[in-house]
Amino acid sequence: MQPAAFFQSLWRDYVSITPQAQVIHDLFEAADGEVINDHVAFRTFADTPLRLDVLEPIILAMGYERQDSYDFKAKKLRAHSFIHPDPTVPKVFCSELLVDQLSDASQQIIKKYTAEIQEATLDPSVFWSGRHWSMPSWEEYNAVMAESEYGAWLLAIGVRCNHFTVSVNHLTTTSDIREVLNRVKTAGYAVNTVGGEVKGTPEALLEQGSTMADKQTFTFGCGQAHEIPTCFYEFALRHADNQGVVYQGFVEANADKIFESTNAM
Ligand code: OOG
Ligand code: NI
Repeated sequence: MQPAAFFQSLWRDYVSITPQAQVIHDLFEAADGEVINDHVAFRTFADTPLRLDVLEPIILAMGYERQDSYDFKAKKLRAHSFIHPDPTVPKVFCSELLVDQLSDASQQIIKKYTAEIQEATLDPSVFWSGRHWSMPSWEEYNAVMAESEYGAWLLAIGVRCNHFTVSVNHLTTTSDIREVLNRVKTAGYAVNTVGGEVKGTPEALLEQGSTMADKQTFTFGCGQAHEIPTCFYEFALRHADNQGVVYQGFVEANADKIFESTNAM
């Protein structure tokens, strides 16, 4: 599959549960012209038919290369990032929850649902086809939430794009990440303040910020309807190193805080 078609399908699925992203995108498009996407991110469960090692070949088949790997020990996650030889194609960040490090109770809930995943031939549509298991009960969602916000989010939302990222480098009216976040706040959207609104520094070569996730009402397995966080929108400003090369990687300490954009406020 060509990356352009991939990102088109991904965007359609993403804005269906993240309407804030379309509104914010359109605000920047009106002011700055075409909005360029720096990267997207996915989350998945380890030790399942949708584990990172199974998703990776689908990403590589679109021409990507593995860029780097990351460990988030406290959150019990690991991740890879992927970069495409065509610099206009967004990077991909894909993490997985190390389910076997959770309590037996959380593992039992998660495994009850991930056992429903069909081991069909995997293709890129796996990233926009929604949850590959049924909706958990509200009780189960909260039980997992007490131990892993990521786990609960993933159980309810599924393996689908959790954010697109505006490339601040490509905006025409500003190159200031604070100014970008201020515009987002002025438009009425909350931004993630974990560790400060701006994660990272020019010296670390990557400054990032994000909205707090949109919210949508879901009917849980028990029949109860509840409003829960869905997905968020990110903004990234990349800096050049001493050789003048613009950094294309991710920064683990920044990512650790970006994950918290799906926390309930
Ligand atoms: C991904 C968080 C990491 C970044 O830009 O560092 C990330 C997630 O929330 O799943 O996107
Ligand atoms: Ni990101």
